[in-house]
Parts: sequence; structure tokens; C-alpha cells
Amino acid sequence: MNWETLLAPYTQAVDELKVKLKGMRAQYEYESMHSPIEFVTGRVKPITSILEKARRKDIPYADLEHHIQDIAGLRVVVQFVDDIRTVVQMLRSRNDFDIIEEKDYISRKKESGYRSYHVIISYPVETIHGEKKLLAEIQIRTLAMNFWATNEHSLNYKYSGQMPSEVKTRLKKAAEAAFQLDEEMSKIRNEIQEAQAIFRKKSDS
Ligand code: 0O2
Repeated sequence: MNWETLLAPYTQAVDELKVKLKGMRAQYEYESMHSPIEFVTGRVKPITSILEKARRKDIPYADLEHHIQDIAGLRVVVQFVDDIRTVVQMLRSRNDFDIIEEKDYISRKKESGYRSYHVIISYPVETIHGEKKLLAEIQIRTLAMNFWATNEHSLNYKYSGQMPSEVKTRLKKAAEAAFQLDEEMSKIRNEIQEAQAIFRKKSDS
């Protein structure tokens, strides 16, 4: 398999989607409004991770692109839980890609404690051989959910998926604390946003 050829359109998709999603944030800023988007990141899944997932899920090489939905991965991080819905609605209203599937791990968190909202899209990339539609995964989560998921991901990597049960228990407690943090911040959302609007005005003048 020629990985460079296979992954090139995914790199292009990630680059384009990063510009588009960051553009949404910039538009809010131009209009001096609170942006539901805090920051956007993106990556093409490393080859070792693709191979590991293919092995774990028993996916034949010829079918990698159909079954691994997150070769192109984007992450939209927001301040408040309600902002997730706003971002998902904005994604649903766009006409530059089709939504294939939505996975709501917020209403129903994963066994690990993981919370996030995933939108799987079919994204058209223009290549020199014509249009190629490929799958990309957009993960939308709060800063608190992101903090938890990043740390859990590092620990999973460290323990190669064989995490000691006391670490698992601590992570579950931390997930509950992150959930509580999101709840409390939502309750004082208006006050936080008023304070941020004052900062914005000050830095504009
Ligand atoms: P990486 O290193 O982020 O690329 P799965 O069978 O759960 O691996 P599936 O069914 O294809 O994946 O899709 P799902 O559940 O939507 O998960 C895809 C991605 O969501 C994962 O990619 C992670 O980025 C994130 N994710 C899902 N569950 C967890 C979790 O329990 N903890 C953390 N930290 N992230 C999670 P990869 O390929 O696992 O990893």
C-alpha cells in the first residue's frame, strides 16, 4: 500500500476543514460576538494508529477508508456544554459536506467516562484526478471534556490499554469532576460572558 498516496487527500481535507472551522470562529470575532468555538485542531491519523485500529477491528486493508472514519480528524473545543449544540447546528446547516452519522457521547458517556459529540462527514476533496469523497470525524467537546480526554488518552497510551484499576477509578472520578465543572460553569455562563465582552471591548479600543 502506498501510504503517501492514500493519505494525501486526507491531509488536504484536514487543512481545508481547519480553515473553514476556524473561519466560523473568526466571523463571530469580526461581529464582536461570543464565539461558541474556543479553538480548532486537526490531524491525520498516524499510520501506526490506522494499522492498530484495523487489527483491533479486523478490517481488511482494502476496506480501511470505508471503515476507519477518523483518518481525517478535527476537534472543535468550546467553553460551555450548550455551545456544542450551536456548533452541531452550524455543521448541519452547511452545504459543503454531508453528515453521515452523529455519535452523542454526551447524553450517554462511554464506559471509560469519555464525553464528546462526534459528527462523521463525507467531505469532497478536489484532486488532480477529480473529486474524491472521504470520511472525516469532527469531535466537539468542552474545555473540561478535552482536558479529561487528553489525559485519559495519554494514560491509555502509557499502559497500552491495560490500565490499572485504581487509575481507571481515579479517571472515572475525574470525569465526574469535569462534568460538575461544566454544570457549574453553565450556571454562571451569563456572568462569564458579560466579563468576556468587557475584555473584548477594552482590547478593541
Ligand atoms: P486517536 O488516537 O484519538 O485517533 P473505537 O472503536 O472506540 O476506537 P470508533 O468506534 O471508530 O472507535 O469511534 P468512536 O467511538 O467515535 O471513537 C473515535 C475516537 O474518539 C477515538 O479515536 C478517540 O479520539 C475518541 N475516543 C473515543 N473513546 C474514547 C475514550 O474512551 N477516551 C478518549 N480519550 N478518547 C476516546 P482513536 O482511534 O481511539 O484514537
